[in-house]
Amino acid sequence: MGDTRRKQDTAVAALAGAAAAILGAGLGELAAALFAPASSPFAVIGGAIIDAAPPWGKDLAIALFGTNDKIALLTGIGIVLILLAGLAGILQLRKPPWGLVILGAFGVVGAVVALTRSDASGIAWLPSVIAGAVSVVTLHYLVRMLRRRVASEAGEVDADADTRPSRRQALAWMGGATAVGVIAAVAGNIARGGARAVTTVREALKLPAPATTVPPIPAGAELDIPGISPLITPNAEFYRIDTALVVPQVDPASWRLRIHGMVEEEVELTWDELLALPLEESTTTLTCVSNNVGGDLIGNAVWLGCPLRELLARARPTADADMVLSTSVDGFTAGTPLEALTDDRDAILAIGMNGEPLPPEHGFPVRMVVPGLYGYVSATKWVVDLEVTRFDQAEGYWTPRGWSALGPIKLQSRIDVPRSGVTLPVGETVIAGVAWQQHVGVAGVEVKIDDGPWQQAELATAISDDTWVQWSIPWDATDPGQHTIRCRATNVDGETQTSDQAPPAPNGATGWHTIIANVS
Ligand SMILES: Nc1nc2c(c(=O)[nH]1)N[C@H]1C(S)=C(S)[C@@H](COP(=O)(O)O)O[C@H]1N2
Ligand SMILES: [Mo]
Repeated sequence: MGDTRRKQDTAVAALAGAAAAILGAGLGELAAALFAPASSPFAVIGGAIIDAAPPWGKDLAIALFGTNDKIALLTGIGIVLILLAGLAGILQLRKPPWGLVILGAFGVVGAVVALTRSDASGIAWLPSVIAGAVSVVTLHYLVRMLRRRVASEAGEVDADADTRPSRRQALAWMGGATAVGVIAAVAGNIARGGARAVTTVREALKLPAPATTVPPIPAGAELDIPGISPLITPNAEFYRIDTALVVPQVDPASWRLRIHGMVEEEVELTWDELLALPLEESTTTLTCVSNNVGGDLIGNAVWLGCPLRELLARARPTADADMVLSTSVDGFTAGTPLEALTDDRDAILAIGMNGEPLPPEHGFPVRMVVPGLYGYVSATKWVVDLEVTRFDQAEGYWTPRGWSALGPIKLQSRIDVPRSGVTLPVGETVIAGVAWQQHVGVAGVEVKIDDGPWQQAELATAISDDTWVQWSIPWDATDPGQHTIRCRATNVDGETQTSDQAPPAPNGATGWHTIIANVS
């Protein structure tokens, strides 16, 4: 009897810990939304975990959760927090004040981490301190309520019967605390997402007309095959990869780009100055180095922006410089060969994507786009700083984390239709997909079915060497059963995709995309 009661008390104390943490965390999120949007306790802890993750961590997260990796991380942090808070509740009942010490320590750790984040404001500590303080006070009162009840049931305290809270009453308080915490967190996120000033500014923006427009898409570039990747990827379907748990909010009115370092003349550019420059449209396919063979971390868009070549020419890099370290407002950096930004390719400071201002998650208001290089060494979103430097003096975010300093895009091809694993009826069908090696160009794609010969696919017209190209080949699927289909591309230099399978780290996956199709 006493033993069951003890167990029940332990369980209720654990719930008290969880309820206290949820109330604290919820109010912390709300405080962040109102006073320090970049410093949500969850986001700063998550950001620190991302930055500290080992080289394989990013790949594993993407492999397990795809572009939902951020939601997975936040959910994981939430679960760990609730479990630890449950323990704190039990400790507070059995060994006070250790439960309070643990929850308080969470608040302090959150505050310290928040202050070390590169986009921290002066009051970055506030949300975590609020979260910690609220959860400490809440746990103190909840456990005191419980302990009074525990003691009075044991007859140790001759308390007035009216002031003895029942377990039901204690649980009601915990439920209330949890509900308020959840509501505060939801309200905070709505406040941050919906009524964001920057979202409003973006929606009201009208992009200037380009001085140079892209020619219309060449006839025959877009194949009419259901299931093939559209030649231009709609913004809403464009893959998103970055280390930002909360999309940075950058107001164009206060945006500045500083070009400095090994230059004859420092340059500072405002949003209005950027818009007044002659802007050019260009179509460039972006690819992530983490893309697995056959993966979907690739997209093609019409970008609008100013050639970086011209901005750098104003700054006049010194002869010994060989790298530009671009920095995002949230501290992410990329190291790009100076040459890729000064040669004749369409390396731009982009403000528009497919006819709209950049979507917030794709770098609003300004990002870099550089044909031929993986995103991690070139495509800095929310960019605010360009430091002209040297590869032997500086390194981008991913380099010390196990990725190559240089990231030229490797030759690849992908089968879009049929989808791997589908069952097709016997008869004529089509195999089709895309191939790319930006800034080099694709000359051909071949397809191999089972042990048959490599057959030349028909290559659609490419928009340019900087974009992916569609391909297709008819297939008369006469033999019922399982079939293995592979593809490989050859680039304009005559090099054919290697069959050697390499993982994404350190500089891009290789191997032939292989799918299985069932015919019956
Ligand atoms: N600020 C910032 N910019 C960034 C990154 C990042 O983590 N932070 N990731 C880069 C990587 S790895 C890629 S592949 C591209 C992806 O751009 P997208 O999300 O617009 O597709 O952005 C690049 N720019
Ligand atoms: Mo990437």
